[in-house]
Amino acid sequence: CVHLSATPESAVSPYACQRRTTLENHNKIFTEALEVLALNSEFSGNQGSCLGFRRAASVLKSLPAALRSPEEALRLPCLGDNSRAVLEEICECGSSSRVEEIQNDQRYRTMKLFCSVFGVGPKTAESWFCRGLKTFEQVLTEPSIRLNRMQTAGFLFYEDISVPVSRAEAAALKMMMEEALLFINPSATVTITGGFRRGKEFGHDVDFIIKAPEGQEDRILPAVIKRFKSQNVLLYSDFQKSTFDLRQLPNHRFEAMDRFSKCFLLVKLQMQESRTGRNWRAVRVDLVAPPLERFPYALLGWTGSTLFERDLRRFARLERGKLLDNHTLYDKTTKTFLPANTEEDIFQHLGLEYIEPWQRNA
Ligand code: 8DG
Ligand code: MN
Ligand code: MN
Repeated sequence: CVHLSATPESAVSPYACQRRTTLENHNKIFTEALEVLALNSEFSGNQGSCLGFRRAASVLKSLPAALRSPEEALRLPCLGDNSRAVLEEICECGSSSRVEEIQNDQRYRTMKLFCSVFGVGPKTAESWFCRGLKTFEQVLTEPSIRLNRMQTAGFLFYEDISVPVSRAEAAALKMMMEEALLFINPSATVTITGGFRRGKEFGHDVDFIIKAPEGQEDRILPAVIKRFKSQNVLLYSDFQKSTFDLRQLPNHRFEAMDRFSKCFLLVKLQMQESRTGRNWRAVRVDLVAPPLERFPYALLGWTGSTLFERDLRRFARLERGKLLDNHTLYDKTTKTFLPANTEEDIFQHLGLEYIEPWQRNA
C-alpha cells in the first residue's frame, strides 16, 4: 500500500516534551480562542476541561504551519470535541461565538481583572465577585475585606506590575543580582530562567536561579534580601525557607511548588524617567537557590513552560516508570535516584531527545 499516511516520525506527540515549540505560533487565532476557554474553565473550577483546552492550544502552537481546515485537526492528538468545534467555527466564520460570549461575560471579565492583581488567585477573585464587587475601587473601599500583605503590595504597585517586563529590564535586574552576589559571595552565580530563558521578549516577572557553592544555598537568599533592603530597592519580599529533604521521593502529582529555598520579591528597578514621575518602576522577581547537586533539576523545572513541565513528569511516570520533579529523578524499577550534571543528562535518563529552552514554549 503506497497510501500517504502519517509516518510515526511526522506524527505529533501527545506529550509536550516530545514536541519542539518555539515562540513562532502559526495558529494564534485558534490558540488565543482556546486559551480563553481554558481560563474560563479555570475560573469555573473545572480543572479537567481547563487542561483539555490548554493541551489543545499547545499542540497547535507546535505546528510548523497554520491549520488550513478543521479536517487537518483530526490527525492531531489532544484535540477533544469541544476544541474541535471551536476550530471548525473559527475556520468557517473567522471567530467563535462561544469565545465572544465568554469575553463579554461579566463574571469572566471581573475574575480576569481581579486575578491580574499580585496575590489574588481564582478563589479570592471569586469570593469578591460573589459579594457583588466588580471594580478595584469597590474592593478597596469594602470595609469587610482584609487584604493580605501580598495583595496590599499588588494593589499599591498595580500600575507598574501590570506593565510587562522587557528583556532589557530583565538584563538590568540580572546586573543588580550579580552586583548583590559579588558583595555576598563572589563564587555564587545567577542564571535567568522562566520565560526569558525560553526566549520571550516580555514576561510578568523575572525568574532567577542561583548556583551557590556547596552548602551555601540556604544562606544566600536572606543575604540578597538584606542587601536589597539596605539599598532601599526592596518593596515586598516573601522568603520561603528550604524544606528540602534528600531522601524524599519525587512528588507524584504535578506541583509547581518545590521545597527549595526561594523568594518572591517586588523590587525597584532604576529607570531614566517614567510616567509616574519617579526614577524607578516596581518589578516582580522570583529567586530560587537549590543545593548544588540539584541545580540541573531545578533549572529544568523553573524554565517551564508549565505545560512542558507537566508533560515531562507525566511522560516520565507513564512511559518510563520514573518519577520526576524539580528536585530529582527516581527510577521505580531499580529504586534508585538518577544523578545529573546537566539538563541534557535528565533528557537522556528519560530517553527523550534534548529540547532546547526556546523549544519549550508548549
Ligand atoms: P512569564 O513570567 O514570562 O509570564 O512566564 P513564565 O516565566 O513561564 O512563568 P512563571 O509563573 O514565572 O513560572 C516560571 C516557572 O517557574 C514555571 O515553569 C513554574 C516554575 N516554578 C517552579 N516552582 C515554583 C514555585 O514554587 N513558585 C512559582 N511561582 N513558580 C515555580 O518550578
Ligand atoms: Mn516568569
Ligand atoms: Mn515566576
